Amino acid sequence: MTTPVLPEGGPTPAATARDGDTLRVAFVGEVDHGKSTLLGRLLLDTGSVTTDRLDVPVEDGGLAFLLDGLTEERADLFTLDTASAVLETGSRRYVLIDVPGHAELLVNMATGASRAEAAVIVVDCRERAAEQTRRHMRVLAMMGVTAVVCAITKMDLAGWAEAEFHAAARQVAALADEIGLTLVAAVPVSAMTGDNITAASTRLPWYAGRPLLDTLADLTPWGDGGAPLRVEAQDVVEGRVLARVLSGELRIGDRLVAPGEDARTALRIERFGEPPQESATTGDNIGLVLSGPPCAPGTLLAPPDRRPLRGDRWRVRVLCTAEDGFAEGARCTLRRAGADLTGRIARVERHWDSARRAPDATDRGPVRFSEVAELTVMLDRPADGDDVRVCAPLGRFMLTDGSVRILGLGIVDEIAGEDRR
Ligand SMILES: Nc1nc2c(ncn2[C@@H]2O[C@H](COP(=O)(O)OP(=O)(O)O)[C@@H](O)[C@H]2O)c(=O)[nH]1
Ligand SMILES: [Mg+2]
Repeated sequence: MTTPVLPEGGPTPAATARDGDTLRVAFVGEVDHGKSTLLGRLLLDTGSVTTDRLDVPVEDGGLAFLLDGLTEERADLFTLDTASAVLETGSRRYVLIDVPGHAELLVNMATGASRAEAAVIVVDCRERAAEQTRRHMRVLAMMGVTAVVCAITKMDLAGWAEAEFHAAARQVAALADEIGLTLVAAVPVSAMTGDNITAASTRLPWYAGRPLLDTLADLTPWGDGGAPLRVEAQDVVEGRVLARVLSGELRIGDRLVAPGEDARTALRIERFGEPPQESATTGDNIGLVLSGPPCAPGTLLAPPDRRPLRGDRWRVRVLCTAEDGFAEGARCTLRRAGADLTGRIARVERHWDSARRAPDATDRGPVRFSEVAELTVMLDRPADGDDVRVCAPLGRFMLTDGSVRILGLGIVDEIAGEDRR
């Protein structure tokens, strides 16, 4: 395994990749439980890809390699670690993200999860969920991905037995409950035969629910949970601010403030190649004409009555993805949508195995690979941010050592200290 480094040009801003009605769904679970095969089946049966793309026949397990083949053709930096494919149904577009299950691939898993807004937990009906699934579920919960569907798969190998399905589904439901995930549905499927994936199956007459694809429609991204308006100014061109709506909805006439500046009014909202818009929503990239003085690239704009928190003492949780870990006292950078915040790991409060619950005891020793750590980071200067539960896109970040080495993926729990609002 190699220590991950940032791709040139910076990381994918955590979880800001949503545009309009696109939902990014990570497929997680134990290795060999059938994630890749299920993904391949979804693509095939929705007509997203055709059978001539299969190098190996379906009956010989070829579906598991379908996505690998598609991904290799792309030069996109961000698909190198984690394979993904696009599926369109009705009004929604899904980006399906294949997440490897090995412990050593936790890095990829976390990167995939950090870009995902929802997840499908894939469980072999005969084997049930084990260590990896638990780990993946905890990482999802930590990254603010709370809506999940569980696919209980390989039902063909269990003689389509109702009892097998219920036993596995009950186990996952209990886990989800414990970890704090919302299990939207548990669906019995066979990815190999294609049963109950895009259409109801006659081999599962006892199952009263909907096929897997239909249940994905119930997955709501975190952005819809009443998150406050957050707009990131990225550049200014000819009086227009090129901006991204990180969360919430922006309307013409809305008042927006930046730290230490007077409020501005949104006068005009434009989208490339379209007439002026009345509003823009989470994930939209827009051209924005504002009243008042120009605003600097990197500025975070928010409504005057729902401003982000501000301070230099940040309480965060980080999933360590650096092979040789990190320790208290180290310099660090929090890279997140729109900003690189530099500082120091002032204190390791405690850390623990990511498959387990947080312990009560403090443990300030070095943080190891794949552990979750609670840290206090002292920033060099106060910065704006949000608690991940208030605004997931702004509450998630990538932790680096200040150069290109990634230490982990994190979320903001609390912002205090100097300049507190
Ligand atoms: N019989 C049967 N085999 C399956 C099913 N889904 C996956 N498999 C097989 O299980 C093995 C692991 O599948 P794969 O998709 O690679 O698992 P992953 O490691 O979770 O991505 C492969 O040999 C698949 O052909 C299924 O629904 N029924
Ligand atoms: Mg796989």
